[in-house]
Amino acid sequence: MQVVVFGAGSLGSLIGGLLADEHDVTLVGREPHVGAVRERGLEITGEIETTTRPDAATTVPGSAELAIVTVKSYDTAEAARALWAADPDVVLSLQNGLGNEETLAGTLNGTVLAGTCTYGARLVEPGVVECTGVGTVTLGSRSGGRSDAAERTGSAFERGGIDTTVATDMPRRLWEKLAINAGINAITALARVENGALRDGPASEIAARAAREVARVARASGIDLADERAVSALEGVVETTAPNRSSMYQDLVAERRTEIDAINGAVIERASVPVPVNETLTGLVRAWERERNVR
Ligand code: KPL
Repeated sequence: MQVVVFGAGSLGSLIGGLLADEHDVTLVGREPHVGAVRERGLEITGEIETTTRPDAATTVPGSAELAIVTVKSYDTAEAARALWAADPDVVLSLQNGLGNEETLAGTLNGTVLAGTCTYGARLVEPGVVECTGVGTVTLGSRSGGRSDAAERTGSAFERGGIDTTVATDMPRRLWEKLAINAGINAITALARVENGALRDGPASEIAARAAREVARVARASGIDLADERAVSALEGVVETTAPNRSSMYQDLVAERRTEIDAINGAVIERASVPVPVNETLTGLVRAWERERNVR
């Protein structure tokens, strides 16, 4: 299958690198990373050790049957415009936050699928990605139900050695993932601690409250997500990613814009019930972004 990974940073490069043994993969990312991959291949270290050679590594996408979008949520509209000429049959969003699939579907003609991914990845240097946790991918129709495009994409991922579930309840799963990110990302970034610091103590209670607020907003939007399920999903990810720095913590250290708008900010936007913890976390991270001029 002809696959374009749009947003070949850490996670995109890892997924694209794993698929490259089986599929014709183009990594689309930034220099100097894509240049290093062109010259020496992509080196994967950590929990998976291999060097793969994607067919191409570039800054502009060519044509594709499947486009996997892994850019930051605030770059989704630009990704959709850049992928327009590639005209992919299927577009899979593996991104944080809510609303990415709608943004992609607003511009692209192909079938847009929703996905979540629990792999951990870190860009060590141009051309080298560390796998900090072997995970799984879950994907399916963005509105729920069966989808032939999702079945085909799931098989392509499985052939590439990625443990993949094709789900018929992606809307609920996206809200569950939102509860996890709303609980972990802003708190670990503001406190500058690894995810495992949320196992117990006061920070773990704040994280659980943020996740419960997300579950309440989800239910008010017609999604069946119980408080207990949101909190136990959060606790599970805190445990499995304990040594990792969340993506928002990495963004703060690198003085980059964060995904606060698509995570805790998206909860506030959709809330018809009070969400004071999400409001506080959003306010603090936005204040940091304004102060650093990255908003
Ligand atoms: O998705 C993540 C992120 O860091 O953005 C989690 C699940 C919190 C893992 O760190």
